[in-house]
This record gives sequence, structure tokens and C-alpha cells, in this order.
Amino acid sequence: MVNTAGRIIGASPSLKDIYTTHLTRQGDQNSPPAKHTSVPRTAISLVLSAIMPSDLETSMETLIKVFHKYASREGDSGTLSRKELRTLMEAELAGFLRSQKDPGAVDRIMKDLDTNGDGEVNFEEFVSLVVGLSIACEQCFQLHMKKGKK
Ligand SMILES: [Ca+2]
Ligand SMILES: [Ca+2]
Repeated sequence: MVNTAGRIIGASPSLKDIYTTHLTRQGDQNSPPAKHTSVPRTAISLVLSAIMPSDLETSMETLIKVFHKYASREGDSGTLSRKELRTLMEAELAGFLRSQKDPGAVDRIMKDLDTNGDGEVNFEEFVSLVVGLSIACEQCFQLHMKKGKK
């Protein structure tokens, strides 16, 4: 009596067999069990998402890249100093900075962002600035849409 595993090892399976066995096993982990026709589609979408990230994935990557571009300029390469935050805001958030009448806006923002009080802005603290501004922008967007409908 030969079990399934024995047959697979003994019969030197073709590449196609290995491929379908591997993908079927992967499919089994995600219910409902994948039919053979849906397996290639899963493989294609995995490849596509690696080549063509979504808008949101691209935005997240951009956020990380922008942060590190400025954070790596001086001192700790993983955090923004006051000077690095100023440079980042002048280059990347120029419109927002212009809208702040207060000449000490960057210092005030720095103080607000630095929740752990170490005098530097880490990525987590930086993201709260982006989230805050995004929420404000989205509210403007909603108002604009409502006006457009009337
Ligand atoms: Ca730094
Ligand atoms: Ca901090």
C-alpha cells in the first residue's frame, strides 16, 4: 500500500505537479478551497501587486521615504531634529507653513509632535502630523463636494 506522499516522492513529479500541489496547499489555507481554475489568478495577482503597488501602498512608501530623506541629514538618522523638521516642512509642506502666521510655527509644531519629550521627532510622532493634516484636508474636500452638488 502506497500513501499519497510516497507516490509523489516515488514518481518524480513534473514541474507542473509540484506547482499545482504547492499552490493547492496554499489555497487550502484560505477557505473556501481554491479550485484549480482560480489558482493561476491568485498567482498573477500576487505578482501584479509586487510590480504595481496600489495608490495607498505607494503613499505609505512615500511617507517612509520622505521621513528618512530628512531624518538622515544630521544626528540620529532615525529621527528628525528641529532643524530637519524645519527643512522637511519648508520643502514638503510649504503651503501649510505659509498659512501659519506665527513665525515660531515650526517650534510650536515640534513641541506638539514630540510626545515622548526627547527633543526629536520619530516616525510615529511625524505620522501624527500627516494624519492631522490629512483629516483637515479631507474635511475641506467634503465641504467642497457638498458645495459642488448644490
Ligand atoms: Ca536626524
Ligand atoms: Ca520624540
